Amino acid sequence: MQRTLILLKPDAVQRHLVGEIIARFERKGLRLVALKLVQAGRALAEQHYAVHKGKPFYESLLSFLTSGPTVALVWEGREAVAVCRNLMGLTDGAKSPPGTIRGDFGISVQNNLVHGSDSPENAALEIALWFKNEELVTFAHADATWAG
Ligand code: D4T
Repeated sequence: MQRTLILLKPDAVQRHLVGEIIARFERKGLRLVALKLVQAGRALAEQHYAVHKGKPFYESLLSFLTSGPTVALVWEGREAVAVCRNLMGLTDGAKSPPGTIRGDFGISVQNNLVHGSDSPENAALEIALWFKNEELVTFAHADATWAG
């Protein structure tokens, strides 16, 4: 079963949108594997966004991710990476369609509320970056045969 890392970035926490956003992933039928509130430091932010090092928005992005607490989650389910990316919408909130998280709650590119892994391979790397193995919990929902 596929897993993915989701971050509710500091703007989601500051704007009181944590419950609203988690509900969307939960109602979709994904299984929660891990959840915690993290104050990311520079080293964690650098590792998480290593792929963007050298880009014009890199420093600003690191400042943003370290500006306040982030909620980190791992979700599991069939096609979890794509399912979560579809729920999130496009990078730019202004271009993201209504019904998506970014389309419903933002118009910014940088302050776009959520991060989701973009491939199963990156999901594995990102989950290992944000969580210890013992923080990942495996269980079965009672209605798994209906919603799974
Ligand atoms: P993340 O990685 O946060 O899930 O976002 P996306 O996958 O949708 O977008 P991305 O990797 O291209 O960008 C990562 C992060 O950088 C911010 N950003 C992006 C920015 O501030 N200015 C920019 O010009 C771009 C392209 C937004 C998300």
